[in-house]
Amino acid sequence: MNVVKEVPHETGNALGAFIEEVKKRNRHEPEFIQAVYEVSESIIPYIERHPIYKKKKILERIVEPERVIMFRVPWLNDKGEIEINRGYRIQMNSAIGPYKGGLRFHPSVNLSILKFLAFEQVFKNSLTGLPMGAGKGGADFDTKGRSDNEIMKFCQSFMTELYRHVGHDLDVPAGDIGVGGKEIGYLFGQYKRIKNEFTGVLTGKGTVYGGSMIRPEATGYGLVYFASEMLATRNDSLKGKTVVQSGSGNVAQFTIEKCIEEGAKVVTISDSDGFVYDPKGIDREKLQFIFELKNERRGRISEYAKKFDCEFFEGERPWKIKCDIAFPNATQNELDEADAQALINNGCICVAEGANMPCTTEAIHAFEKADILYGPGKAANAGGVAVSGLEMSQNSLRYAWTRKEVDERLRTS
Ligand code: NDP
Ligand code: 2IT
Repeated sequence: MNVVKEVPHETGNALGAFIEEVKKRNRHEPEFIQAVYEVSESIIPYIERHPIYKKKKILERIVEPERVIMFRVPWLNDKGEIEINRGYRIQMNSAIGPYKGGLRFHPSVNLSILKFLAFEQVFKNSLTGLPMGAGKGGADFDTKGRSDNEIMKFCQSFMTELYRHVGHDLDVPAGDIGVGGKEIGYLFGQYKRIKNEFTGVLTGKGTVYGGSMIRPEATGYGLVYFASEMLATRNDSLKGKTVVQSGSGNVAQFTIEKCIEEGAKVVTISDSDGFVYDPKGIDREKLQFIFELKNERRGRISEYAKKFDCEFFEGERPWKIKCDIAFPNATQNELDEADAQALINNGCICVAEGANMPCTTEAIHAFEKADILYGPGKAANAGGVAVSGLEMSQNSLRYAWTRKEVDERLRTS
């Protein structure tokens, strides 16, 4: 799914003029323009009231990356053939700290997608209150169907170029779609080998070599903590609620784990092939199956439907299933206006984004109009990068905090 959305057309106002300029300078980058539109829509009225920001061209500066790096990634597959991918690192903004943000390995990766992600990261990272600038990177490499050996070869070649652009005080990448603990391990090993130094150049590392407790769990746990706080503003909680969520990767898995702990029932799980509806809810035993299926065997989510005798909806998204709370946890533009209307009509009271920009602009407007709770990804999924920031602190201290200490910081941040 690589849905491209046109932003609404505005004329005759400051927002319209600004977006036209951004479109002119960034032709063929629809996701980036969408992300800029959504931020501009809410901050241009403020800038109009405070001419200092206009005079200093803050918005014009913030939409231009400080640096864009694109590079060739040649590597040898298991058949001995040469494959070529394209690697990227967008160093978006270093105003408040070293560039910080994930790496995405997915065939859909292109400049537009990485620039939108790097742009969102600027606001997300500053919201954590930690001294982190913003970046994003990755490659159009498909990890699906690849052996461990192929993934290692690819990561080593990718880092053979990336190493000269990153560093613990310069730019600190982490994981995102297609990049988990295993890939971070291969990338870290290659960096260490080339530079001959052991520093916290990546976050999401294994705990035996400098990783933080709770980093794998942080985005999903943080999302559920954030949703709990949203519900508390309406004197409500997660207990007894029915949850619909998408994806079955890192964010989805730990969202489900925390929902179970909080007494909510998660009834859907998906991947790019479709979704499974489990009306009885995903319990700890079923979650264990998902961990093994997705993290060890790298299988398809339809296997869950077979194993636990549930319905699998091929090629569909889960938003038509009745729920109280929805967590889009897979990818950008996976929830459109019609999906938003279906959720609202079915009585959904809260939507919080685990993924980056999963709801289209029209879907967000529909949630706002219906006055249901809506948590944008820049805030709702910031737990992941917040714990990455804590991993950087621990690496600088050459010290490791306990699971309880990190979780407490995540919960209260
Ligand atoms: P994973 O690679 O672990 O999982 C991604 C999940 O989303 C998989 O189930 C995958 O299905 C599905 N998916 C990916 N691309 C598509 C697509 N184009 N269409 C349909 N389904 C798709 O990634 P994460 O869980 O880490 O990331 C999920 C989202 O959360 C992303 O938007 C990411 O940017 C965001 N995020 C991640 C953070 C982190 O710390 N990891 C932090 C903050 C946000 P399949 O296996 O079939 O591809
Ligand atoms: O989108 C994100 O915030 C991430 N993929 C995590 C970034 C990080 O540096 O931990």
